[in-house]
Amino acid sequence: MKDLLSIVSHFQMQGTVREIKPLGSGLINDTYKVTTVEADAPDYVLQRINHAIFQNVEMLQSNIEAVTGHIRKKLEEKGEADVERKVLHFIPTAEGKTYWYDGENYWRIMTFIPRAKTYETVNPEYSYYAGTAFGNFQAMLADIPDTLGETIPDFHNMEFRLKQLRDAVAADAAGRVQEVRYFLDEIEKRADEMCKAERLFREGKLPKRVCHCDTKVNNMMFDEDGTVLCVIDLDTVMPNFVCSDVGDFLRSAANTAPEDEPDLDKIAFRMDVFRSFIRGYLESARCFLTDQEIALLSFSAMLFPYMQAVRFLTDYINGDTYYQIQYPTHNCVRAKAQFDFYQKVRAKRDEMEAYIASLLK
Ligand code: GN1
Ligand code: MG
Repeated sequence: MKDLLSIVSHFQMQGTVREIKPLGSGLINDTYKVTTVEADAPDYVLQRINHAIFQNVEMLQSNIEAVTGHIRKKLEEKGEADVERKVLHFIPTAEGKTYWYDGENYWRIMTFIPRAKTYETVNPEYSYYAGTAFGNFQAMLADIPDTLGETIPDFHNMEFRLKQLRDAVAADAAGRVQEVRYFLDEIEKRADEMCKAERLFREGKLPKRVCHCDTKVNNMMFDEDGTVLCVIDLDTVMPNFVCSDVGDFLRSAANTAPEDEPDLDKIAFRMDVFRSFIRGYLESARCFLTDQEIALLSFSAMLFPYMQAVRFLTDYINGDTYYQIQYPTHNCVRAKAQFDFYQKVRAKRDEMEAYIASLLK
């Protein structure tokens, strides 16, 4: 706490710190809530940026500043109420930067959004709001004047993720390949099919737009009435295929179980959540989506659990160097849970297609 206190002292915050406690369930950055003593001073969120993963912190923060600044401007132009709760607000240091380097780690602070809730799963009603919110988020960013950098190059590139898996298998750094051989074969059988978006992009048939790229359900802040205030965790906002945001949301929100569920019988794909999310998303995003992008929506619901299985398995084979884990086989359990979910989503392909077609009529 003493160290954290000295870190927050570099930012131009209001009020006196009462306590600093861990917050949230992210797998990458370390997050804390900073509570202040005074009733009229806001509380804050302090984060240690995972510098091993986000190697260019300058670019990272400049992306985030561009995005939050642009959204703030849009909300103000629309005369929206309660703007402070609808877009993240980063606190500058005395030098006017939105991060602080203590010689070892990078830190940043944003205002804590009061009375907002996060969830690990959602009901169809909230899922509809989430769909609308992501469509709006993408629509608001459609005319951002800044060119955003790729904070993690090839982040949602399926061909690249498969290459990383194959490289990990070839190196077998942790001696775990033998144990997951059968699983690797299952993954390879689907590999070509799952690289469809990259092929379409190369053929000039699929655009990239500014996307969020980490739309798991716990990255949304809901108001007390269930509507969405804003999306958080903006580290990965970058140009990508729009179907990314749809797929990654459904991966977490439409699964009856957590992403690391060891008991596969508990994993099921919630078509009701899928339907309401897609309905909300198309309401706000249809105006800018191309036919090709719409045609990829159901594919993206399959792609993201598959990609996540590949990423978790790669990390397991590498000896757990990327994701924080709670027990030694955690990444392997996660990978199997995601692959199982992928198969269950895949089984609903026709049903998903039929529903989307019914919305487009
Ligand atoms: C990571 O930071 P967090 O926990 O919201 C990861 C996502 C994965 C997710 C899996 C930068 O997100 O891409 O989908 O874990 N973020 C990064 O839970 O790799
Ligand atoms: Mg998060």
